Amino acid sequence: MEVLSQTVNILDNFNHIKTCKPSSRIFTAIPVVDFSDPDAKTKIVEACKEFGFFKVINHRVPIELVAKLESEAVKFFNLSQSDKENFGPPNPCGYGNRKIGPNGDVGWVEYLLFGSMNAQLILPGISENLWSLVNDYVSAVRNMVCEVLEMITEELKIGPKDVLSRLIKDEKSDSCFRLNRYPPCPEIQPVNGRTLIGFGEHTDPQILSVLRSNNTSGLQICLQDGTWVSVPPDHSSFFFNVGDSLQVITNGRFRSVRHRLLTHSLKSRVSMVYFGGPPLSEKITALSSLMEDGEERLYEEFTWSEYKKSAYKTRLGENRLGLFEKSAGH
Ligand code: GA4
Repeated sequence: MEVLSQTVNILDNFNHIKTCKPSSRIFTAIPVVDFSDPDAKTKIVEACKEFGFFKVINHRVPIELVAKLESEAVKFFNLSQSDKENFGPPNPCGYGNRKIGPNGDVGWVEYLLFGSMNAQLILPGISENLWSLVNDYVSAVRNMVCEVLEMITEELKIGPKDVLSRLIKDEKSDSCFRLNRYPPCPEIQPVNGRTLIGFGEHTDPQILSVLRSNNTSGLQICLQDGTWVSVPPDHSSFFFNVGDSLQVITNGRFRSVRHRLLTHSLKSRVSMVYFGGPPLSEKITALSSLMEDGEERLYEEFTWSEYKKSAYKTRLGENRLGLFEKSAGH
C-alpha cells in the first residue's frame, strides 16, 4: 500500500507535463551505426536529423571495462540504504534516491552522479576500484564521442576536424556521468492505466550523451510525430542522444531527442550515461560555417554556464530551449 501511494505521488508529479502520445510500439527502425562501415558518418548525420538518436556497434570500447564497471556499480547499489545515503546529496556529485534535480522531480530510480568529470571532482569515500573504473570508462567513451563529432564535422563539411570535438576534449569541458539503478516495480504497473516512470521525459542539455544499459528494457524515445517508442535493450552497444546544445550549434538541423525511462516489473535496470558538455565559458550558437545564405539563427547565443544555470531552474520535462528561441522575445 505504501509503495502504491508512492507510485501515485510519482505519477502526480508528471501531471503538469504535456506528454507525447503513449504507445507500446517497439522502435524497430532504430538507426544502427557500425563504426567499421565506410558510410558511418552519413548514417550518423541522417539519424541526428531524423531522430536525434542512434545506436553504435563495433565501437572498440573494451566490453570487459563496461562489464567491470557494471558489476562495481551493482556492488555499490547493493550497499545498505544508510551507507548509500552517506554519499548524498548529488550536488554536484553524489548519491540520489528518487529525487531528480533540485525542483521536485521524482522517479523510480537511484543513482550516483559525477557532476563534472573533467574537473576531477572526487567523491570522498567511494571505493578506489569504482573511481578508477569510472575514470577509465569515461575517457574511453569520451574518445568515442569525439570520433562521432569528427565524423559529423566531416560529413557536414563544417571546417576544422576538431570544431565540435574540441568542446568535449578540452580539459575544462563540463561533462558529467551517472550510474543509475531502476529497481523492479512489480504488481503495480500500470497504475490506473498509466505506466510508472523510472526517469521522466526530458531532453539532455549537453552536446551528446551516450547510454549503455544491462539487458533490461525501459528506454523510450519520442519521435517527430509525437509518439513514444520503446528501444529494445542491447547491452553490447551504445545509444547516442543529441542534446540541446548540439541542436543550437546545428541551428535546429539536429534534434535534441525527448526520452524517458519506464520501470520493468521484474528486472533491475542498471545504466551508465556519459553527458558530453562544453567548457562553462564556451559560447553556444549556430556554427557560421553551417549557415546558408540568409539563414537566421533560431536561438539566442548563450554560454554553457548560462544554459546550465537556467536548466537547473526548470522541471525535468520542460522545454528548456524554448527560453532561448529568438521568437521568445529575448
Ligand atoms: C538531464 C540530463 C542529465 O541526467 C543531468 C540531469 C540533471 C540532474 O539530474 O541533476 C537535471 C536534468 C538533467 C535537466 C534539468 C535539471 C537538471 C535535473 C533537472 C530537473 C545530470 C543534466 O545535466 O541535466
